[in-house]
Amino acid sequence: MTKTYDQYRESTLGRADVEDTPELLAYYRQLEDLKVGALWTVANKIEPWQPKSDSVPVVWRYKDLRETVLRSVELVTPEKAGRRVIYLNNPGRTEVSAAVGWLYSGLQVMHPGELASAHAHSSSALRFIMEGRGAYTIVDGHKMTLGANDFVLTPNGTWHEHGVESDGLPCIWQDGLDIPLVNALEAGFYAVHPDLQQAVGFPVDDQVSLWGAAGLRPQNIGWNKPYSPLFKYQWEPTYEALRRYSEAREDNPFDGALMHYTNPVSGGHVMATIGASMQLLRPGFVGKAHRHTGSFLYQVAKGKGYSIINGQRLDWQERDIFCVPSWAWHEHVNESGTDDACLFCFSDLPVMEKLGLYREEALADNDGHQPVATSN
Ligand code: GTQ
Repeated sequence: MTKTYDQYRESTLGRADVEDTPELLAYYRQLEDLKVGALWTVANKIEPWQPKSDSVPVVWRYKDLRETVLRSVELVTPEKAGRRVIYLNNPGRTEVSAAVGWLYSGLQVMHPGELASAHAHSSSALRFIMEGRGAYTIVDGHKMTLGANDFVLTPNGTWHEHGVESDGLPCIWQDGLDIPLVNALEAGFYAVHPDLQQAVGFPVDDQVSLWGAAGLRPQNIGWNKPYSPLFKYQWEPTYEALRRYSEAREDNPFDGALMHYTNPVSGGHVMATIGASMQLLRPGFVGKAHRHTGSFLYQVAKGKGYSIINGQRLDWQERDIFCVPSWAWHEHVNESGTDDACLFCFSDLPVMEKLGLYREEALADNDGHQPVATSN
């Protein structure tokens, strides 16, 4: 087995350990004037032994948020607001408006007959539908109808807009975007569609008709874009696939039965910078603790339980959202003895993998479980 990073020496040996002297302090000021600096004054900070996330574990409970989110409908119109969204503001990441790490997320609310104007941006986006009826998203002329627990992509560069049919019900969905990452990379562009609304150019839900049959690929229809052509992943087949998987194999000790939403052409992640998964925790499942790089945002699609994240217990139920910051220990528990629990999750895993930065380790001590310091 390879040594874990914890097993390497963490000491001042081989690390910057220079004490300030009047002479050095004067020297540092001189360097500052020249717009340079001495590496040894920052080295331990910029090269920590292990990832040190500024994000804190948070659970956003739907019962606390729902009424307040709905109130925004009385206060602003989608036309004025651009998009009527209440975003998740991680206390450690307020400067970049991130929910965790370099990921943004928010709850968007729309009433029947409302729509937001078509736009495109460098950020990749996704939505996970929480409640309502009649919601739709149009991506590059492909219109998709949306129901609870459906997962929709609006990949970077695509024209997209959202609305709710006039005979529908008020809808709330979770948006997930890599806005903070794209901003950190200083690569963000934004455009409003010249006609404000785009024409629907294909039969409704056509991308699902073409690409949504498991194990089958349409002849004569090519796809060479760097994201999945299957823009919508519906709840029913996802849940069915998870149930079958959990019947066919034993649980993974950390995640139960977890499946990644995939690009049917490549078998890889759905988008270049954001990946997503759904996992099923069978009744009574008690997961072990592990940690890995990457930032993860979960929404409880079904069931009730809790997760322990860096020693903090966060209880959750359907529609609650919680985050696991990079390199944070985490373990999940389904508290029900009779019903399974399902966790939707999106993350920057594709970025970690592509850049060769993905690392993972299991908690070795205490039978693989964290001591619980606090509950929330
Ligand atoms: O609809 O693409 O919540 O651009 C924030 C920024 C949603 C969107 C958000 C966005 C979108």
